[in-house]
Amino acid sequence: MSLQDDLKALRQQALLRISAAKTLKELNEERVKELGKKGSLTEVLRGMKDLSADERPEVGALANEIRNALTDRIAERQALLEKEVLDAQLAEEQIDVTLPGQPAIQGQPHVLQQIIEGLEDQFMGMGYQIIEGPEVEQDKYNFEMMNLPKDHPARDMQDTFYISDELLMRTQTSPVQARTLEQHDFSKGPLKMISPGRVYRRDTDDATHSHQFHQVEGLVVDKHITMGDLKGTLLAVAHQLFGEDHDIRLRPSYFPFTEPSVEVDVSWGPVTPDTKPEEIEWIEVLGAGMVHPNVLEKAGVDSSVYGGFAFGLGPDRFAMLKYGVEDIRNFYLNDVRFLTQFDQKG
Ligand code: FA5
Repeated sequence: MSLQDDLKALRQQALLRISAAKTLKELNEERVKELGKKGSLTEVLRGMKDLSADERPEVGALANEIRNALTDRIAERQALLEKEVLDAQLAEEQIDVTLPGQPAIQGQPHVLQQIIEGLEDQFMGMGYQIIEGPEVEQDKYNFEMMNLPKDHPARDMQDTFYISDELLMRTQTSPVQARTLEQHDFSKGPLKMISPGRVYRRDTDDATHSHQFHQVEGLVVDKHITMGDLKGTLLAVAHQLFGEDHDIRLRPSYFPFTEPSVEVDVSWGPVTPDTKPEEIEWIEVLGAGMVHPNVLEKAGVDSSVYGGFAFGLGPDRFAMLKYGVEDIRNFYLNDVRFLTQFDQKG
């Protein structure tokens, strides 16, 4: 058999084997076997040295043609096998876009935050500023400037977490009163502010007490502020939170930073002109009073010219009353089953 016949036979068999390769790996092995340095084509071409000079170009051209034919067939087969691999992968990873998705859980403000934001909206509508203060507070602002010098017995009313002799976790939002009074420029107008925030007390946790809870402080200082202004403001708060048909009642009380001081009750149910006084159930919700002259003086405000009222309410207790929650600790457990009941949209 001539070298040409060997080459033609090689072409035929190699083309068959290439077409029979079932995987890319098999195809690559075939490529090495046919066209590699030690491949069969190279092997056959070694015989060229025995050919005459006339025969060589012809055989050379045939060898080139075979190399090209095999290369083309390998490329074709490779494209086909790659497509098969891709198709299989696509079939396997197919996504059914018609399957119902997992609904995204939409969050909402915490119920206490909802109450606080409701109050903020209401007070902003009445021209108040919202001012925040630090939770780690100086004894000076939390107590001394609020007319509670060291060793004052009323300090026991608010059992305190001390950090050092002079630093503590604020027991009330009232220190923001002192901080704001100190800064306020009365030549520019009256002071009307509320201050919401977290406060801390060494109270033992129970159904109505938490060692960490919230307060919203209110303070108005101007000339000619009366107890009637305080009562009207608190009545508006009670109406906003509990409904227009609820009433409030002021009872004498004691706070070192107000004189006179009152405790404020809200009626549990609606009060109409026909409701008999003995039928009304009153619930205590906040402390308030007329700002003590000492508080004004300690902050550098002339108490012979200016006066005002202040109040401090507990949104936690408001929320308990509003929604009939029996245990304050529920607000702090972060159980979504409890919290989602207060969905604003619902
Ligand atoms: C005060 O803290 C005064 N600073 C309030 C005040 C401000 C009076 C301005 C006058 C003028 P009292 O300790 O009563 O007062 O607390 C105010 C409110 O915080 C209470 O009515 C109650 O709603 C809430 N509160 C008090 N202790 C707790 C507690 N441990 N857990 C939850 N809420 C509490």
